[in-house]
Formats: sequence, C-alpha cells, structure tokens
Amino acid sequence: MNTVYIGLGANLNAPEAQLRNAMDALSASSSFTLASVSSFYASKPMGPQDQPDYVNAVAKLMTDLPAIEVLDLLQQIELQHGRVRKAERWGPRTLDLDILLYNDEQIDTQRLIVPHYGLCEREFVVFPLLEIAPELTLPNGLLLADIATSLPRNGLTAIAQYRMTKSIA
Ligand code: ROI
Repeated sequence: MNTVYIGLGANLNAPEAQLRNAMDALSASSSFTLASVSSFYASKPMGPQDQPDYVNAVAKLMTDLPAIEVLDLLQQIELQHGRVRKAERWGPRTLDLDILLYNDEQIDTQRLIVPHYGLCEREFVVFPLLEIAPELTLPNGLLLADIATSLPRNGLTAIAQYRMTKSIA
C-alpha cells in the first residue's frame, strides 16, 4: 500500500463545490482509500492577481496504484469536472489536482515530478498539509513544521470542512 498526498485547488465555477465534488469522486473510487482531508482554505492567487481567490485543500490517500496511474486518475477527475487546459500559464482553473508526495519517493520523469516543485513555497499547500500531517518529514529530510515557521500565511484562512463518509478506522 502506498501513501499519496494530493493538493486540490480551484478558483472558478463555485470553487468550494468543485473541491467537494473532487473529494466525492476520490472517495467513490475503488482505487483509493481516503485517509484524511484538511480544512478547505481560501487563498490569494499566486501568479497573476487579476483572478479570483482560490479554495485549496490537501488530502491523504492510500492506494495500490503506481504514481503514474494515480496521475492518470487525477487527470480523469479534472476533466470530468470541466477542467480546460488553458494556454495561459498560472491562469484561473476550475479544478487542479496535484500529486504532492508519493511515499518517500523522488520521481523525475517527463510527466511527473514528485515532490511537487512548488510544495515548500506555497502557503496554500504547506499549511493544509501541516494540518493533517504535523510530523511529516519531506524526502529531502526537511521537517514540514520547520518550513511552515518561515512561510507567511498570506491571508490563508480555513473556510469549510469536508466530511468523510467512509473511514479506514
Ligand atoms: N494560487 C493559489 N492560491 N492556489 C492555487 O491552487 C493556485 N494554483 C495555481 C496558480 C495559478 C500557480 N496559483 C494558485 O496553479
């Protein structure tokens, strides 16, 4: 069994509902067991500022799938939820699902880089991750909690909870 942390983000078309639908799809998938999910957070856009605020969250999944097949399933869910891959770099999006961590592995292929390259700099990833994994050590040996102490929250605010229906307990 493998442990995967994923980041969820949306800032178009009722972003909180986008995240709820994505979480429902992940819980319904026989390929994943949902272990935990952070609060949903409102966050200021990173990149161009002329776009709406985001809703972000992080979830911990258990799976027997290799990382590349996790990526396939996440991209399927993005597409089912109306994600249009836009030309504009760092533009607004209806739903973004990223693999943040896959076990303790470092993966560097054309399609997939893990840990996610922005993990340590993005407050909307670090703080939600810290909420569900306060003791986490990254593959580079750094403690997530240490990264969080020197990272500004930039207005990041918990706005809602996702209620898990199935529990692995
Ligand atoms: N900014 C925030 N706050 N949250 C995101 O999920 C997010 N995703 C992105 C870019 C455009 C970099 N900015 C973001 O892809």
